[in-house]
Amino acid sequence: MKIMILGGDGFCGWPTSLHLSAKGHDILIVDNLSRRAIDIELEVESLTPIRPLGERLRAWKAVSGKEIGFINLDLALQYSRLVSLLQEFAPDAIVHFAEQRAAPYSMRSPRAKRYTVDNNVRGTHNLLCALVDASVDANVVHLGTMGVYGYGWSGSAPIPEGYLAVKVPPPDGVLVREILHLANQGSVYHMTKTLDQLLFAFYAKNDGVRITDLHQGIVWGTQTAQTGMDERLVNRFDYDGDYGTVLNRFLMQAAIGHPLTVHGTGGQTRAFIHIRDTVRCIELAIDNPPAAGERVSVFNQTTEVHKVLDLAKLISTLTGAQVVMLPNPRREAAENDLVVRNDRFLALGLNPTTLSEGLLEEVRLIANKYKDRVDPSKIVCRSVWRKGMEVAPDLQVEISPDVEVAVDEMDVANGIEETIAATTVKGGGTGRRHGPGRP
Ligand code: NAD
Ligand code: USQ
Repeated sequence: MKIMILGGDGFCGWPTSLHLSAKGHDILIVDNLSRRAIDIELEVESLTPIRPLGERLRAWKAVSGKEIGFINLDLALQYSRLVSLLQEFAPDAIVHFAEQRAAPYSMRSPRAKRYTVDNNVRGTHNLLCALVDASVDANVVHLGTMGVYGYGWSGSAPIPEGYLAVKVPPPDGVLVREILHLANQGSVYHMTKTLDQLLFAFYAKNDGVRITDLHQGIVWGTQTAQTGMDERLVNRFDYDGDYGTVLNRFLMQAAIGHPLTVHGTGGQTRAFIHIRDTVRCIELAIDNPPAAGERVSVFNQTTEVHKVLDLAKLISTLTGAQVVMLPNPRREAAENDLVVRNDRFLALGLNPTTLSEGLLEEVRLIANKYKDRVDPSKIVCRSVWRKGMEVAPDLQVEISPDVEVAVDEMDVANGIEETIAATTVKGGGTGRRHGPGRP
């Protein structure tokens, strides 16, 4: 297939491009390199030394013999070029990763809020409009987020894959309808993903555009089979307070002897997926598109559910790191239930990478290896959800020179088994429920 990867230089897009290229597809990356520009704005770099995109592509050719194309284009601003590109390349499938994806960054200033909405919503609408304009019938696979459903709204009821069955009371009885699950967004970033959903629903209905929306959980891990083949192919690893996500941050913090930064009570429960499963899910979605005229096909792209404090305790047990409870810079529930249906990918043959398989490798091969690149002043989260909210001071100003995280494989296996036993609910998807009476 000819596949266009929008946002193919990013954390999920780069390994996906390599995975699909390795499978023999003809890949064209479209990216405006805005994520690299934001690193400069925030004065922080990926923990892993990512190479310029040109060098990455030359290294891939040297290692695999396969060529990947690249076009530097802004999806939100360069509409006419996008239409021409779609006509020239005539993709069979398009994977759309090209959005500003950090919730804290989207809340840090009025400028960042407006940029996130303008970039994400305009970009998605430009893509849909351009496909119709160019008469290109490509299968679109978009990366959405579990955050469109919100956290805690449905209590212990499993979150369905996209659509919710509801009873509507007309005067003469009851109608049963399946509607798009209501939006319950927790940040400006998450709001843009809920707006994307409405754009997709309209273009699927009106123009027969074939669309799959993947509501992905928090991605952890770094390397895939392809990015691990050569140092120059290494994937990005964000650790800073805006872009770093919780599990990867805890691993990096343990490696440099920094306390693990739990927000509030740590009772926030979230869904997770390893980057190796992300690339596999996208391949499965490309191979299983909806038919033209069908409603948007929605998958919950997540494999495990964990409470933030449990993850911190697990990593503390494995590495000896301290855990600190910091003021929460976000407005989020102190605790929430989360049970997620993920039957569709499992039915298509997804075989998830669990914490027990990936965690050890992540600590050894990434966090320990690159810890000297950490700037400790970038670790504490400082973007607040409302003006005046309290933030923690820096907890550490230098990397402790003597920290060598020694992880014992038996401890890893036992610790992870216990965490998984506490957080996996059999038969109702993957999830975590609180006992009765808890908020
Ligand atoms: P990322 O920021 O690393 O990558 C996004 C890429 O898109 C970057 O290379 C950036 O330069 C590019 N881009 C952004 N705006 C663009 C524009 N207007 N035109 C062209 N290129 C543009 O993000 P990621 O972590 O790889 O996430 C990819 C997608 O997956 C995002 O849409 C995100 O919302 C979603 N997602 C990510 C996670 C996660 O944990 N990383 C979880 C769930 C969903
Ligand atoms: N958290 C801490 N300590 C930290 C960092 C985070 O306790 O040092 C907490 C946060 O307060 C939050 C939870 O961990 O409760 C998750 O935060 P995160 O930054 O790991 O994830 P989030 O902001 O939700 O965003 C990430 C990606 C986003 C994606 C989303 C999927 O950046 O692109 O859409 O995960 S989901 O969370 O399922 O909506």
